[in-house]
Amino acid sequence: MKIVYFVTGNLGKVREAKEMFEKLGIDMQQISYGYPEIQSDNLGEIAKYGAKNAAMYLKKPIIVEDAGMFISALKGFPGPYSAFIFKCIGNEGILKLMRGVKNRNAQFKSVVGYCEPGKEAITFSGSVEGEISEESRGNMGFGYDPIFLHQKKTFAQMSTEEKNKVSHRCMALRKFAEWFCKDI
Ligand code: ITT
Repeated sequence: MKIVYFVTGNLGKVREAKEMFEKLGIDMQQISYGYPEIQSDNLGEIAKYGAKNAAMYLKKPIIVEDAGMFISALKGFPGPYSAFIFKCIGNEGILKLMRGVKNRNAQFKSVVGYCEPGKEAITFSGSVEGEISEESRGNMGFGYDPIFLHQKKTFAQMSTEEKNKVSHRCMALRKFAEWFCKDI
């Protein structure tokens, strides 16, 4: 069985990745190591730098994943700063910013970075379209899930399995898994 080491401190990401990798027969182990994240508008660059650094430090082939929510009416905010903005203003803060705004389109993007020690990182990306809801709904998932509507349900109203059928993260992880298993 192939093993993947997922370097992340986010247990929501771990739950989703485990559900998906298990179905594909890949053993996934979490490593909680706070790798450095560069400041950039580009999730791919953040994931590449993080993956290279984590592989070098941990001396293992690893994946990292960088994700963000991009709101059209706010010119892509909070985007690559999603984790920081979530900690500062949370979902209530985003709903306040969006009060009275008609265009509620938003997108989640994910980039998975894979790296082996001493090599260059490779990236795989995924995205999903949705809308910012008028109020918070559901209690599953994590982060912005309660305010991200996808086909009438927020991500927080979906089980991990349901979210994994459509999410940005699952799309990126699946592309990685196909590539990772191609020689088996
Ligand atoms: P690691 O870097 O340790 O993996 P993190 O939470 O800091 O964990 P990111 O830097 O990728 O991860 O931050 C992205 C933030 O965007 C995350 O903390 C959530 O607030 C939000 N986010 C990303 N994907 C999400 C999802 O599927 N559902 C809800 N919120 C999400």
